[in-house]
Amino acid sequence: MSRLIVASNRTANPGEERAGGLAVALGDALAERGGVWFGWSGEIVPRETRGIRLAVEGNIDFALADLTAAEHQGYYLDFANRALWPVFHYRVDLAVFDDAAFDTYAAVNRRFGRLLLQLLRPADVVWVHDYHFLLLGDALRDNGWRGRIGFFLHIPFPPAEIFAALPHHQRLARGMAAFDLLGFQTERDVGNFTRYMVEEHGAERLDDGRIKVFDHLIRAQAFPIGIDPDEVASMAESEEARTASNQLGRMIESRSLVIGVDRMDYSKGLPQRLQAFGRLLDEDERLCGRVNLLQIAPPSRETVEAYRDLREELDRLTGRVNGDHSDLYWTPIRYIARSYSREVLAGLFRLARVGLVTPLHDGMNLVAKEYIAAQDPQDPGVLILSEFAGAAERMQAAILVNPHDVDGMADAIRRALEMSREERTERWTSLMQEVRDHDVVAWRQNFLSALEGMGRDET
Ligand code: ADQ
Repeated sequence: MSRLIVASNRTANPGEERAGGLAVALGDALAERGGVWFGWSGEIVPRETRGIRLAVEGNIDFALADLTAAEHQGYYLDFANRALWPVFHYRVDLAVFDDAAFDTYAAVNRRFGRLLLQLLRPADVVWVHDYHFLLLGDALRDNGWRGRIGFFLHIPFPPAEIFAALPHHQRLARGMAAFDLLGFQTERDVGNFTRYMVEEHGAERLDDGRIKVFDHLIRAQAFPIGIDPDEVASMAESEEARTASNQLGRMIESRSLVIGVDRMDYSKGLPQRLQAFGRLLDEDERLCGRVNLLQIAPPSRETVEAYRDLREELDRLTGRVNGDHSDLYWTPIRYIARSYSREVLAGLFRLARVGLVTPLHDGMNLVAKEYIAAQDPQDPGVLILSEFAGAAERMQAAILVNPHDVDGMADAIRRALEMSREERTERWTSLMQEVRDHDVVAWRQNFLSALEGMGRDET
């Protein structure tokens, strides 16, 4: 079996606990077959960079490179976070375009490409992750790498018209065509990418599903990412989970718990979610004192203005709903801006009668899958899921909502709270089957076997 080389902006640094599904999935793949995990060390150095630092953990060789302060600003904060992230999440209005930032992004991709090349042996399989490294394949090819390169995009690929709003879209598209296999979360993303390549660059679709563009033959395919459902189910029954859920359970007494867990990000639809919960209480007096919303959302990327605005908006909305509806013994929204261990989250998911996962756009959304996997099969809760989360493409047994429709979401919460155990069980059984069918092992195995089954077929 050929050696696997994974490149991602952040790695699970050696010695650190791997938080989140992705780090665990990639770590497992590398541990299984041996290989290299290449990426940013997380360190920012004032000027000169030190090249690559190597560390070994079991079967995995970590190869880590620092960023200079200027690179961190231009590549990571300005271009990846302020241009690519909003545009890929359909928010051209929030994007900031800056040529200098793009130049730094391209330069970091080139520099990282050269560093990575030093580590490669001819039979290696290279798997690049996410929007930070759209030009990394191109950088490897420019330096003479002829082996296979796969790429997986964790966030959505927007419709052609939106992607084309990026002033550097042509350069990015050319870069993406340097990968042999491009993996996306959903069929919708594959369709968006293919249509963009056809309309903007005259790509030709071949009978075998490949695309001919910029003189390359590439394949674009959906590989929905998943979780390890058994691990989440056992975490939900762990001591830590039980302690958290018992303590919270005592506080909320017999009230129903509605839960949201997200990174604080404008793509997650948090204001609309709080408004929907407020609307529910405004309209239905009977529910006052009988239901609690727990929203856990630790801040991310706070240095970017849009995130500061979001934080203020959430504080204001929580204050409004709590001010209008609280009484001496009950506060409707508990909003917590910090993160918790995966065990505690699993315990809270299991306690919650309703899981609210309502992003405006999301590549997949693993919280939706974790919520399902954490449920008690005898008495499961109800998942309310945005139709614009990648997860919705296959999790059709959830209550699907339009996250912009505040009234519709308020109705969905009411319906979920009133749903019979029979209907809850029926929906959960179907959703759990889907979570099992597309778990994280299937994701990486399907991707890697598709990549390894491809020849290097440049025309
Ligand atoms: P994210 O946008 O980070 O991931 P998501 O898929 O929900 O979104 O994954 C977040 C992970 O972090 C989950 O495992 C979750 O449990 C955990 N998490 C979230 N909030 C937390 C909190 N408050 N405390 C502790 N842990 C928390 C990107 C894309 C997604 C895609 C994933 C994987 O944006 O669409 O599903 O990558 O490809």
